[in-house]
Amino acid sequence: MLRAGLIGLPLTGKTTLLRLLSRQNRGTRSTGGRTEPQVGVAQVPDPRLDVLAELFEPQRHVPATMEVSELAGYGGAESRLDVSEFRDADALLHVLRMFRDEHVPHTAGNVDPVRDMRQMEDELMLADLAVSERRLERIRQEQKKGKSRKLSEEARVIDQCRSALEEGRPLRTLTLDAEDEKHLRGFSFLSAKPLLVVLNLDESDVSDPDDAVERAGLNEMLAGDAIETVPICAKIELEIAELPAPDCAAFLDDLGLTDSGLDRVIRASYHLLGYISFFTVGEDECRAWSVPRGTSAQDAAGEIHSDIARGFIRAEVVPYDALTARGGSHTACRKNGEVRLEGKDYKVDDGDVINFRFAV
Ligand SMILES: Nc1nc2c(ncn2[C@@H]2O[C@H](COP(=O)(O)OP(=O)(O)OP(=O)(O)O)[C@@H](O)[C@H]2O)c(=O)[nH]1
Ligand SMILES: [Mg+2]
Repeated sequence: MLRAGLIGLPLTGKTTLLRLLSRQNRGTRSTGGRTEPQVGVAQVPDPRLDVLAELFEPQRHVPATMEVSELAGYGGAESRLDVSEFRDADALLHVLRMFRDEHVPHTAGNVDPVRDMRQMEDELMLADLAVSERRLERIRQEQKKGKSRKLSEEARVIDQCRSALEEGRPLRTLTLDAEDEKHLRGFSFLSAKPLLVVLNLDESDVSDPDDAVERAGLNEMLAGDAIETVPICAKIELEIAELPAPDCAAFLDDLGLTDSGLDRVIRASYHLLGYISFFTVGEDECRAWSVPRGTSAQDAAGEIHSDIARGFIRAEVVPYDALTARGGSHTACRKNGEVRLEGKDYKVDDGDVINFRFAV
């Protein structure tokens, strides 16, 4: 499951976005107040799962999910981000305020997305700088006891990170080879994580979201590989999302929006992280699962249950298109040679419908 951490200055719309994303699941945990973390689970919209559910008529169908948490205790300029809270996050979602509303005070007095974007980037880099300096110091201590090639390699890579940070370059902009990247695993550098910038638009801009980046002068800051941008108006979208489904579609249509903010945020996250979905089907349950592109069949099995990964024998794979073209009949697919038997190293493809054979 994809895990994302919500960051942003106070009163930018983080909780509003969290509520929008986790709306179908009323299970948002909140203890209220700014010092408690809030966790929401968003269902990943995938029309393919609905088609499979129609074919198999299972007792339940379960979409893939994405977990979003708003971090505790971040009160803007005076406090620092707590790195440990982010350790598990696959990506960060930065909610950047574009809406103007005199009833919602801005900590800096006025709305200025470029300034706020820079401030949040600085926060991430400062936190990383502290981590890298601590690690370099520890390496120096260890090297006093005895030098090793591994340690000096690590020191070299971390020093490279530190220089980038000192120059104000987030670590996600660094290109490291695979060997060097290994040294950085385990540090969970914040500025190295893929970043989705959610521009929380003013109500007056909701019908014209695409120019928002340009208008805000954010083009340059939001360029690059590990960064994506989604403009939405969280407040309006939440209001609309709380309407009955037919009204909801009509309202989105009125605003000239082809899909909901939920869809756009999730799609951008998937794209940013290179996630794909595979499916399991049956009479009791049809379910979508999300994994990073390139995941092996055995690791995909582990997403379902560690026992299935451990006792993995093989994966019976049929592409979604083939299975639906034959009305959901595995027998027909098998007759036509469309069901493949794959081993544990097979790289799962988007849309694979998989039956895992395993022994416990
Ligand atoms: N006008 C307008 N108000 C918004 C929008 N999004 C959020 N707000 C309002 O801004 C206020 C703060 O929203 P939250 O979602 O609680 O913001 P937050 O970032 O979680 O705030 P803290 O957790 O307290 O830092 C609320 O009154 C929201 O209704 C928007 O798009 N337009
Ligand atoms: Mg909040």
